[in-house]
Order: sequence, then structure tokens, then C-alpha cells
Amino acid sequence: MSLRILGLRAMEILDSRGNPTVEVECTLSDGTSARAQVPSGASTGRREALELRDADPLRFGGKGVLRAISNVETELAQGLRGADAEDQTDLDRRLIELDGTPGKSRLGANAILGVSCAVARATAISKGIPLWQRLGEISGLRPCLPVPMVNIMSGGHHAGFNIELQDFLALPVGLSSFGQSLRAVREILYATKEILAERGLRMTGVADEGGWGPDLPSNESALEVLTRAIERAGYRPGEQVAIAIDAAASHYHRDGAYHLQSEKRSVSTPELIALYESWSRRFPIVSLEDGLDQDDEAGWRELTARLGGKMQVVGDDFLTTNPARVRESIGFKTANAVLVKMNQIGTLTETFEVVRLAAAAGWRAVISARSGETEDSFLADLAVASGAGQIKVGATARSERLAKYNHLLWLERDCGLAWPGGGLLPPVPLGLVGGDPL
Ligand code: 2PG
Ligand code: MG
Repeated sequence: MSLRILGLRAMEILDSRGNPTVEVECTLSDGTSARAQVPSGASTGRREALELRDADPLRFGGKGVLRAISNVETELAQGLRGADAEDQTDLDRRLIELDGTPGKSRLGANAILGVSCAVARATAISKGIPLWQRLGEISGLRPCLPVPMVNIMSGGHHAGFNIELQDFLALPVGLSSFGQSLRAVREILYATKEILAERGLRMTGVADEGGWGPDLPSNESALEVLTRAIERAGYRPGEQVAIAIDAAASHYHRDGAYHLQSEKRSVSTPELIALYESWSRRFPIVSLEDGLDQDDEAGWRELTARLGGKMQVVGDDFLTTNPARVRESIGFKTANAVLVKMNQIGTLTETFEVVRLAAAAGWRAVISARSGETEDSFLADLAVASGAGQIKVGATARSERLAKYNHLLWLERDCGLAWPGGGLLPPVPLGLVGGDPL
């Protein structure tokens, strides 16, 4: 007899920033039940599916999610009662139809995603298979371990706009296992702390994703510090560990210019592209996310033409895990990689559709957490099942991040999964590693 959905419950829980978010519990006809927690971003793209919040100023400053909770327990529970839990595609289609809006704004993408994930997990448990395997059945993609793209220093929305670029990450492109890669980035995180302290940039806390949020003199200085930290930790920059940037450029783009206030200057699109080019000649950068504003289509095309041959040009706010946007971008050559965040689109089916589109176009995909995360390790299984080969979760600190990394350590040991390793990314041209002294 097929597995049916018996009931859905939801809870208003707190995320890693202490903001309310949604957790959904799904119970199946055989009595199995499982839960899934929904993350939440801070630097969100304009076209993301809607995260439904109550806007009641008397609760959590308006950030409560009781309406989303109630939507799960009433409309969604009634609408899905008796549905085939093993047919995730049909289930996600029904979720989309029940909502009935293009941006999932009536019932909330937070409510809908919670249901989509909780059903998948309950089904895995009921079938007695690991979650990554169940997600692999759904995705139809070839599973592999992901290389971790790890936050070391933060700026922008994640660190009070100390500097403008949001995320400076270490990407272990040339190590031979997930475990070794995790160790390397953890050592680089602490080497960075040492260097910052030597320069008098002590910090009392960490930024939203567990890395450091120092008051650096410029955006470029973060690249210089990170390159040195890779060396100090004993790794060869560019060869063993490279650099990824999430510029999150939409968040300081106004009136046609990018305002780098920490450096007291504003730059145009061509100037910013030239800056990235000059950085790519001096630092081992292999990935650039949201290098330009989410609406600067022409700029993205130019950026991809100029830098796409030597690095990943990744769309996050620009593409918002939206299959239609990704399809368009593939056609117009406005990027060559996509950041994949489940809650930007709201169902598992659409999330995997984006990865499949990327794979078919020869693009890369990076499975990503949000800056507001939970202790749920679902994303680790999703990354494996998608075969994307890269995961971005934040620093190797704070348990909402480590829940994913630590789970991947076990998957590496137990599941015989392929390791994409060094062949994953374009090599940094010889002679361009190390970064010139500033
Ligand atoms: C991003 C994410 C994660 P947020 O921009 O890539 O780093 O941040 O969840 O705040 O959108
Ligand atoms: Mg981003």
C-alpha cells in the first residue's frame, strides 16, 4: 500500500539570529513522522519567493510566523491529506497550486518549503533509507560529496556593513577529501583571526555566518588577509585552497553606482568589473557571486564574458533559484553558475529543476544555506543528492553551520560517495597566486 500523508503540524521556532522561523512535522499513514526546519536570509534578492511574516509589531518586532504556521495546519494539511507521499513532484505541484500565486505569497514559501522537506524526510524514514538517498530518488541526479565553500570574513548585511562585500570564503579546490577540506578551512579561519589580531583588528564576536567581521580598511584588504591566512595555515593558495567572493552587490547599488562607503568612493559597473579583473590577477579567486546588481543584466553579460573563462560567475540574488530566471540567464550568457537556496523558490522539485538546468548547460551549482539557519542538517543531504559538488553553509563555527558539516563527515565515511575534489574548478593561472603585498 502506498504511503499517504496523514497530518501536518507546525511550530514557530527560532533561527540562528533568534528570529522566528517555521518547523513542519509530517505524519504518514504508517505512523512515521519527521520534521524539517526552514532557514531565512538577510540579504535577500528582489525576486525571491515570499517569506510570510506576521507584521505584528507586538510580537518579535513584526517577524513572527504564526500565519505561516496556521497555513500549514489548516489549508495545507487539508489540501494534502491522503496525498501520495512518495510522489514528491505531484506533491510540490499541489503545494504550488494550493498557494496559487507566482511568488508563493499567499500561503508563504516558508510554510510550503517546510512541508515539502518534512514529507521527503518522513518518506525516507518510512522506507528505511538515508535522506540523501531519498532526495537522490527525487532529483534523479548523480550524488557526490560537496566541496565546502566556507565563510572566513563577512561584510555587508552580515557584519553591520564594516566593509561592503558580504562574504570572503575559502574554497579547498585541491584537497583529497571532505574531512581534509574541513580541517583546512577551520585552520584558515583561525589563521585569519591571528593575522587580524596582529593588525590590531580584534573582534569580540562573530558575524552572522560564524566568520569574522573585522573593521578592515578596504574590501581589497580582506583578500590580502585571506590569501596570507591560507599560506599561514600551511596551504598553497590557488592550488590547494582558493578564494570565493560573494559581493552581494545589489545591497550597495543605488542610482547606477556601487557605493563603497568604507572606502569613501563609488564605482560604475565597468569600474567594478575592472576591479574584479585586477583582483583576479593578484589573488587566487575562483568564484565570484553576485558581483553586480540583480537588475544589471547588461553588466552581468559583460562580467561573464570577461571573467567567466577563469572563474565561476555565480548568480544568487540575481537568479533566486528560479528555473525561469536560470533558463533565461543560460540563454543570454549572463552567468555560468547558480547559487541554490531552497527557500528562494519554496519546493524541492523546483530546487532540483534548477540544478538539472545548470548541469545540462555545463554550468556549476552551489548548494547554499541562509545567513539565518537552524540546527537542521537537511541541506547536507540535499547537497549530496544534487550532485552539485559544492556547498556553502558559513564558517566552521556555530552549531547551525556544523550540523551540516558534521553530518557530511559521517556521510563521507559511510556512504562511498564520490569526491569531486580538485577537478571541480578552473585552475588559477600559474604565477597569479599569493597576492602582491599591498
Ligand atoms: C548569500 C546568503 C548566504 P543570505 O547571500 O549567499 O551567505 O546570505 O542568507 O543573508 O541571503
Ligand atoms: Mg549570496
